[in-house]
Amino acid sequence: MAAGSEASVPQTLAAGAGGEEEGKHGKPFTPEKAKEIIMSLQQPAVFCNMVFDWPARHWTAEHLTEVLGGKQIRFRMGLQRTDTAPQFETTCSYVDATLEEFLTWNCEQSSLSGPFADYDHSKFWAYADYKYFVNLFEDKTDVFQEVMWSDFGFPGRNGQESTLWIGSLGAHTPCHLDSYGCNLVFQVQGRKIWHLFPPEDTPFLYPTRIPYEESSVFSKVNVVNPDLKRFPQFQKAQRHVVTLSPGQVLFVPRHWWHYVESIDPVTVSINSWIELEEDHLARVEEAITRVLVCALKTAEDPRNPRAWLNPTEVEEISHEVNCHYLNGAVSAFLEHHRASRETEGQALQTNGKHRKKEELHMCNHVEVEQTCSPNVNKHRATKQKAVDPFGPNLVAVTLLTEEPPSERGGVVEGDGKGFVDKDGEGFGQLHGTKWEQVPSRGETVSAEHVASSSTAAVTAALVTTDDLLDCVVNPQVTRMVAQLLLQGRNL
Ligand SMILES: O=C(O)CCC(=O)C(=O)O
Repeated sequence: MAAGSEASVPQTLAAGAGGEEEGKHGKPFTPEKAKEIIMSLQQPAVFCNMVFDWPARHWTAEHLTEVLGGKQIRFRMGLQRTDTAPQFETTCSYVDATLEEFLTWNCEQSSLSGPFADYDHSKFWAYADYKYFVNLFEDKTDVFQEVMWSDFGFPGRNGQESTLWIGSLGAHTPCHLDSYGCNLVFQVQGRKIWHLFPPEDTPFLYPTRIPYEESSVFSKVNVVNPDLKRFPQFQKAQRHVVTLSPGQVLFVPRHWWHYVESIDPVTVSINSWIELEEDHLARVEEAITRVLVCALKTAEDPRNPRAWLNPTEVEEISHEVNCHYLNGAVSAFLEHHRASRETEGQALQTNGKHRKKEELHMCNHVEVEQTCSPNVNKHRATKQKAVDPFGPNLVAVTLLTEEPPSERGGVVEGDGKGFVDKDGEGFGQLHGTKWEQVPSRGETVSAEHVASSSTAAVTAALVTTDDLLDCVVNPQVTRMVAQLLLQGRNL
């Protein structure tokens, strides 16, 4: 594929074709090689021919209807229209229904009775999104084994650490980045279009924490129909687009922004967020955000958290509990660095080498960003340079530089839906709870750790409200906040 064009992902390649590292069952990459790619690659890419033997490849919505029996699932209902405001979860309505009722509404294009009766199929989409397997399949844990992330080098990782997404045509997730981990997404049924933007584009995406959801930073821009008068910098963003088809697995690197939309009548996908070293610091940042957002928004309007709190957030939002969480995250961060320092020290001793004492010191708060993270990135970038992993079974998602073709769907990307022309006019149109039930995304700081308010860790608080305020109202920080507040206002 030529660099600079949209990603085109072949769908019918013979298993193993072109793969130098062919693994068991004719897969193009061994688990070790796949993991090496995932841990080093800095751009999104699509793995092909890696999941053809997973039992979960048969998880169509019809199949899941049988597995789930009459279980009630919550569907997010959104409008098919596209205006320039993103459809955040706080602005959607919600329907509790079975998968069977969803399929009936979706197939018959209407429902005269039942939970979807108020939703005209031509005007609405429905999305059972972000459903943790552990909640969906509580009494059928056998199905966890049908998802086998071990093939990507993560032994033991299966449905237990995965989420399921079932949607109708047009169902979408607004543009956001995930604070933790990187992501593997298996497309099971139907196709989804992914619009991705690299982390360095963050200022052009106009990030916001309202609506508030732990671990999701939303963009104020509707990236498929942007208001360029309000968000002029968005024109500088580097849009990468790919259509993910059944059998393919998309790798989304850490902190890549993404907007995702179903472009077939029924879509099913499964994903798993893979924890990374950097998550320890991200958890501290997330906890600080939570304390501040919850405190200020509750002070503003103590009666109506639903206006700013994403419906996926079902955790306690009291200041006390949030401070416990912050302390848990800080302890975990410190503990992790202590442990790495010990390991590093042991490794040096074993090698009989000496190293300056300060080199072994844990990164302090300032150094964290200035030295630690870039080192991790430098390491990753070097690794990426050394190996070019692309080929027919690993297709890079590249920058969209050309006008998108007008036809919707197909193998080649850019279906014309929701892009903007140079004048900014649109043409065409286009997370269970994280702390409590899902250790993988808040692993080191479990809910028990956070919620058991009388534990020793909490009693001996490392960080008090005053400590936090001291940092947040530090003149350097308030200067930056003032600049951000004033930016984009008509002065
Ligand atoms: O499939 C979707 O609608 C969104 C998926 C997503 O945001 C994710 O996997 O991080």
